[in-house]
Amino acid sequence: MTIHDKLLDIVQTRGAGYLVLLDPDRKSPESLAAFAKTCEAQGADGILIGGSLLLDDGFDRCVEAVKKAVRLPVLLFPGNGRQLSRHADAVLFMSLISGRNPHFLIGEQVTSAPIVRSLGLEPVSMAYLLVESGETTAAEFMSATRPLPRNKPEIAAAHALAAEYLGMKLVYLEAGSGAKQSVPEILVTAVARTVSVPVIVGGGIRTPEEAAAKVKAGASFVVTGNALEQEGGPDLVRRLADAVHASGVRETGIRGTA
Ligand code: 1GP
Repeated sequence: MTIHDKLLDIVQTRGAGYLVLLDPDRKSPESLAAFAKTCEAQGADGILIGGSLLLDDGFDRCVEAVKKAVRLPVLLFPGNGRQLSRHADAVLFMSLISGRNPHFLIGEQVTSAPIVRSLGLEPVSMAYLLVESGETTAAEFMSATRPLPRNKPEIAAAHALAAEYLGMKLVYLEAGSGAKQSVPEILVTAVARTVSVPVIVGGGIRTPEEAAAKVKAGASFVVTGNALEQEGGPDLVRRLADAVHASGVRETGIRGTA
């Protein structure tokens, strides 16, 4: 089964999936691996690894340690083409389609594609849409792009539809890591109703209630990173996972009750 199939299977069987983002910067491989193990034990469905900017060279060692520690899918979520590792299961091969910076629309992808192939990584094509969140985020600054207006859901929906027509398999709605305001539910709903591919929502989600609201609005996956780094213990991971799973619509069409 490919990782893309596994993601679709999670949506079908669990209603929605909960993904934990690990930022490998300035962390030991051992501590990341231990945390990934905790996330697995507490109900997370997958691990993402990456960041807008890395300040040390430990990326590959971190991915290797995490992959060895868990059976969950480990997906690279690269801020640029240097965040690649043969130890992951797949790479979210993305284009920043909310922006008009050719470097992040196609430039990084051209230089990365041969490396992805030589590493034997499964590429899962993904549209990456930055959404305004109240202040400049690292992703916005590093990509030198303007995010989508948060009060114009139809603009986000048109971008997502274009992505689906271009063959992209996932749509990521991103408020930015540590965002003050997460992606508004009205925008999530507009996008989820427009496309048939899974919608992932991340950035600034800190509580189980917020995670549940994104799923109820139509998200197939919720991602959290910062909240767990700042205040997270096993208990918060469990509550976030439970909230996501309880709010999704399973294949039977029955909302979860967990
Ligand atoms: C960032 O969407 C992810 O790319 C997760 O954001 O760190 O704010 O949870 P947080």
